[in-house]
Amino acid sequence: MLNSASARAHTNIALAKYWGKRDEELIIPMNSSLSLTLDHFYTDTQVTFDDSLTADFFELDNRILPATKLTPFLDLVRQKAGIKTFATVKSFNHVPNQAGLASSASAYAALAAAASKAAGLELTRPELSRLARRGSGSASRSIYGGFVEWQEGHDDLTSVAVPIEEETDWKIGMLAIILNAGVKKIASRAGMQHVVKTSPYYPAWVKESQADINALKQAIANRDFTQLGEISESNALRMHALNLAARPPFSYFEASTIRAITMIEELRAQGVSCYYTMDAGPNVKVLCQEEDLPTIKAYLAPAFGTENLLFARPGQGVKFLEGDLHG
Ligand code: 2P0
Repeated sequence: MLNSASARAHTNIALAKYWGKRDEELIIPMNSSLSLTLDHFYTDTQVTFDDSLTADFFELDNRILPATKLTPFLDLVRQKAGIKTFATVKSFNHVPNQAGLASSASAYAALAAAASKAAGLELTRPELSRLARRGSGSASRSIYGGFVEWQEGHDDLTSVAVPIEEETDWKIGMLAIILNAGVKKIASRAGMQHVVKTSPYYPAWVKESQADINALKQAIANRDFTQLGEISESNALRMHALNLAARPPFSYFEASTIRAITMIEELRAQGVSCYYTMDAGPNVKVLCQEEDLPTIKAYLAPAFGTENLLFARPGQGVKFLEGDLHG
């Protein structure tokens, strides 16, 4: 058997964040989350099941890497398809690896689609979302385009992403300010686990998350950018407050993170509508409307460099690609 399939998935930025698991193995989150899929950053992946292989192989951007993390995920696919064949996984990451955007979201969404198709499964999008979730929680959201909600659910079947507005005509986007290209200090998996166990603010976080999601949905429906920005910013700060309140405490912020936040606040004081959000790293991502992008870039460029300002618009959900991948 030699069966191959390829898929492309885009990464996403969480406006109401996922930060903690109820079930570590199935990756069931403690709260629902809401994101915007981004057009500019994506992963292409080709999976080939090949009878002649004696192990799984993994190649990322033409470099051979250990397949240790992929094999348990491919085992899930093999189990569903009733096959034992090993696979070659070839990926090209178009998420700048220094961007501080979770490439695991696009990576596992593309892998779920390519691997399931190559194994002969014809999964629906909810099934793909559930499968991608098993690789990385945020990947469940990257199956869909536009605004997406990952509903926490309570088991493997019910914890799944659903589209809120797949193709949005809203001219908004995210400007990533690349502040530090280094590897993050604390992997998100370990960071969120520590916070669930030790942060006294955790119950309040879970409770407020649902209120944030409700308000974000309302903001999307009403095209209310101020509400969208205010809720997203506040949600991000609360996620980072969990880390500061953990025992022992930790933070992803660096001096440049605070500098960027201050500049966004200065822009806002000048009447420019823009809001910040940060994930498991020091980089700051600015939510803005396209019409304000030139002003925002002009203000930030002298401090951070034009080459460190990367803009993305709303992007599409996962799709299959024809033919072999060549990068
Ligand atoms: C999010 N993050 O909602 C949050 C906000 C980072 C901060 O999802 O353990 O790579 O593989 O399920 O999805 C990053 O964590 O974690 C993440 P796992 P994942 O986007």
